[in-house]
Amino acid sequence: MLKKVLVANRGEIAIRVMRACRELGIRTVAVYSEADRDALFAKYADEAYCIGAPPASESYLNIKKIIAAAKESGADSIHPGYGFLAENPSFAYACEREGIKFIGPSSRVIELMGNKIAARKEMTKAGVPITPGTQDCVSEFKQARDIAGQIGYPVIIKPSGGGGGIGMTIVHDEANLKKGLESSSNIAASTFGMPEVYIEKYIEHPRHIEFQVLADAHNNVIHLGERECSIQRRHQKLIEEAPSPALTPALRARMGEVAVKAARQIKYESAGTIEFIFSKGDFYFMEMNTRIQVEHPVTEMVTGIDILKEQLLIASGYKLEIKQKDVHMNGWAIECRINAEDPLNNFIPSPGKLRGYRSPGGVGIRVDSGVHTRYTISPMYDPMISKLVAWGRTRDEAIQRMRRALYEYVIVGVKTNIPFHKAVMENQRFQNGELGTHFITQETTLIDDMRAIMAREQPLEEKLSQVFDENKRTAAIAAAVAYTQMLRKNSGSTES
Ligand code: MV4
Repeated sequence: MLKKVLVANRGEIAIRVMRACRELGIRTVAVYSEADRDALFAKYADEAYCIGAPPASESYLNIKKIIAAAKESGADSIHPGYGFLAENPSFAYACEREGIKFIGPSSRVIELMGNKIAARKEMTKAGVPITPGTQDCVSEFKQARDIAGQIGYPVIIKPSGGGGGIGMTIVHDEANLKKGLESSSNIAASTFGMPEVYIEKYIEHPRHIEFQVLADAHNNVIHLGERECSIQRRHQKLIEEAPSPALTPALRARMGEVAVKAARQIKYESAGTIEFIFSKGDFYFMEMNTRIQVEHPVTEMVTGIDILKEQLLIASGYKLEIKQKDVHMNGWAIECRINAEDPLNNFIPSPGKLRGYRSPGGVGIRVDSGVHTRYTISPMYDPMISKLVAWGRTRDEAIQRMRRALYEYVIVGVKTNIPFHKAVMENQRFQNGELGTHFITQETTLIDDMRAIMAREQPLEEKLSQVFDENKRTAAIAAAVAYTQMLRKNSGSTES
């Protein structure tokens, strides 16, 4: 078993990793930037090292400093969380070279899946369905024109070097192909340092459905069913759920087998996610995420499996004890990402101090968070406040529970996207399970519904804001004390 894990991350995911470590009796090391000196995750750890200035490049992205902290603390392993260095093959390789166990797959696998053209080739070899399109990168217009002509418009041009939608261009006709090719290639070169792009048939209004897999070092690979992450805005997931309202047990079994096949093909080892787009009963491999994902809790809620614990056991070299036949999805789980952002101002980040904070609770509610009352959300990092997860026996129960929890949530001091989530939970199409990656832009009433909710809550907001106003509270306490003392004087009491 691993003895000491350094967590190369911050916030809620650092705490999530350390919680699993605690349950397994593994010691924990936090690394933090100067901006996170007082953060909860740094205090939760058994020991903590400051690794540099607030900009991530000086701290959470600084491979040398993190490796140095691992050596100084005597950590035998590093968990990268998500984001930052989680899918950086050079970081995994640096760990391998130093004899520190990287809690994730090998640097070879991270690199292979990071190259989207290479990933498509591997999946073709494994017999995993991919969208019609190119096998190799496309550099010349003529070549692109022939391919687009064959597969038919619309097509989507994607950078080979990166995922997550950056630099992708949708092209509806040949007239726009050259322009799209240049645009994607330029963005690819500047953001990923790789100008290579490839072309796929564009699937309109798909669903985003991903499968969680667990693979150990002893050839055992299982899947934990799917998550649907179709509610997203500008490639940012906002709401995820498990299972997907679109799948039948038969389809789940088929897609799950394909996900396992994909992981086997690359000799994957760790927890990972196979991302598909799904349209009209057909599904295609999109990319593989070689990290623990933000939305993993919905899978934990419906399967009862602690994914982080399994990941740590796999990294320790243990055999998976869970067999595929033991995995069952029980009920429904929904996750809302609660962000400090202004929903009335294009969702721009709204960092600042949480003057008042009380998270919801009760039956079926889970809140993963790294904040507390009077915590200051830094403008340096992702403005996520928490992940609010609701479980129910049915999807309807999960939605009503989430709605109830959203109305319990008290956050004073920063703007949040809670009103947006309330509007989605109350949306008819959402309740019907009619999801898709274009849901937010298609539901044109959503923003107005949200405005109405906010207007209704305005008086309460003002009251709460006063309750948590520190200056006013101090004044109120001072006034109360002065008043009591005055009464005592008048009654001639000798007590003081
Ligand atoms: C697609 C697609 C449709 N057809 N590929 C976006 C992120 C990355 N994981 C894959 N993405 C997509 N790939 C094919 N062949 C639709 C998306 C997609 C999307 C694309 C452009 C703009 C917004 C989008 C939102 C969700 C999914």
